[in-house]
Amino acid sequence: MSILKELKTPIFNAESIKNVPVVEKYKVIIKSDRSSIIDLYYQDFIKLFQMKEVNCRLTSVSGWSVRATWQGILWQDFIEYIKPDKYNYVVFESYGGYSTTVYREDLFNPRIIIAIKVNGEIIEHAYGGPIRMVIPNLWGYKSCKWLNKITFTEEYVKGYWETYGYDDRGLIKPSKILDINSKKYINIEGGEVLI
Ligand SMILES: Nc1nc2c(c(=O)[nH]1)N[C@H]1C(S)=C(S)[C@@H](COP(=O)(O)O)O[C@H]1N2
Ligand SMILES: [Mo]
Repeated sequence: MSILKELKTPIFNAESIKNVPVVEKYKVIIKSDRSSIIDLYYQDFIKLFQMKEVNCRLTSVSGWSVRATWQGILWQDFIEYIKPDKYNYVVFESYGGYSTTVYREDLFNPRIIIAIKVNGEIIEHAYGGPIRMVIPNLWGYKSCKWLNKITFTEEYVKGYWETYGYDDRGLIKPSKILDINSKKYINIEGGEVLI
């Protein structure tokens, strides 16, 4: 069982996704505004990249934060491999139709990861497995679960929560949140939660 499940981390599923393809058929489409770049299957991620890990927090605007160690492909390693052309934003889309757009300037945090495992365990379906994003410096709605498409774009396109009025950039704001690990309320200052 993953640490997320053990800690009873809340599960968000705006699109009520029922299932995703089996790992053998699971792919992530990578494209730019004008052209497709490459389709990477689950196995390609394992073969092409060195698995690395980051310990960081996923923090939801709904008032909670969880610390875990995620294994997968660092966003910076991924970018080095893909070498996308000029872009200002990256759109992340899930198998269920959820989407969210991230500003290029917010994608330089070294702890951003395309996650395949958490604390060495596979990520359960409910928590976005087999592949999900973790962007610790932004509110959780920017960390797309069941990742299916990554688009490098020049124009901002609103994603699922952004069309409901959630902030386009998604920077974490000062607030009081429940720390899922310690079960205590903590005051956060804004920006990536480092406590
Ligand atoms: N595909 C998809 N990704 C998603 C969501 C969603 O509803 N669908 N919810 C987001 C929100 S609001 C948060 S806080 C995190 C929560 O991750 P968790 O459900 O694994 O706790 O996932 C984000 N990624
Ligand atoms: Mo959230």
